Amino acid sequence: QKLAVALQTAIEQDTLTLHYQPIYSLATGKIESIEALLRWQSVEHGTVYPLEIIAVAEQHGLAHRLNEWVLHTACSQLHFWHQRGYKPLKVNVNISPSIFMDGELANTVRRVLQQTQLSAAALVLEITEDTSLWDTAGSAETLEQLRALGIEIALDDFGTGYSSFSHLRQLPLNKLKIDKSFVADMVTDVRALNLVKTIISLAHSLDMRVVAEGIEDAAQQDKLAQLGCDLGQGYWLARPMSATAMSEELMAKA
Ligand code: G
Ligand code: G
Ligand code: MN
Ligand code: NA
Repeated sequence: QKLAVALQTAIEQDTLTLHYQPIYSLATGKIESIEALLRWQSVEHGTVYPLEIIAVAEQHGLAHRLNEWVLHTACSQLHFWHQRGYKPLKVNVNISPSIFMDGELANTVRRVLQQTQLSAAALVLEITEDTSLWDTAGSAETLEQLRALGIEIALDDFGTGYSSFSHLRQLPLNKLKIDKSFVADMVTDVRALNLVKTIISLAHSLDMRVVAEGIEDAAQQDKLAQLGCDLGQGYWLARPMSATAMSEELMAKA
């Protein structure tokens, strides 16, 4: 309860922050996009982790405001970077299943793009393979509405959830993000490696691009590049960082 009050205040007073982790083209080494990750250093509660922030928000009716704060902050930061000349950089924003399911998301996204003047093509929404996602016919419709705005959709943590081939066939997705557990094991476990290869070829055969997350060493990066994985993200390449640190990284690398 106290945490919920503090969170509401933090949203209103803009004292939450986003950190940014670059997503690189594995072929060119250039930054193609940046994933926005929620951070909260509360004066009374110390560091509160994103999964807890989201849980508190959902339990106390703050999920919408939190989602809109994240979208607005990420999109206006990206618009600022675009104005600095870092085009065509994109931003990835995580969307929790409850927000994805409730039918308001396309309206919120449209409003935020208008307010922040960010071009729709620069926004990528990451959704997870939560079971509830697949239970309604509304999912495909929501995705169609979002795609009609001109934004992209990525399926996050792919391989750990519940999506089937039929979902991949029917849903309008632009990207698959290979879950970091496969990446972690691919150099030592041939079965993990073969799954990674299969996910890459599956995605490409459906005209989707593939992002590997959780790249933690050079061997993983090299192997993924060799397998034709399009994009990569992970501590080996860059850790999530503040907007200021990200600006410096962009100056050096974009
Ligand atoms: O940044 P970190 O690795 O600690 O994130 C932990 C989890 O929280 C990840 O599953 C990530 O997707 C999720 N997460 C981080 N930021 C956000 C956000 O702004 N919205 C939602 N829904 N999830 C987020
Ligand atoms: O669920 P999602 O994929 O959005 O989670 C992203 C989370 O992964 C973030 O919390 C981020 O801090 C974390 N992360 C980013 N790179 C790495 C990495 O190389 N290794 C590990 N273990 N976590 C990572
Ligand atoms: Mn993500
Ligand atoms: Na992920």
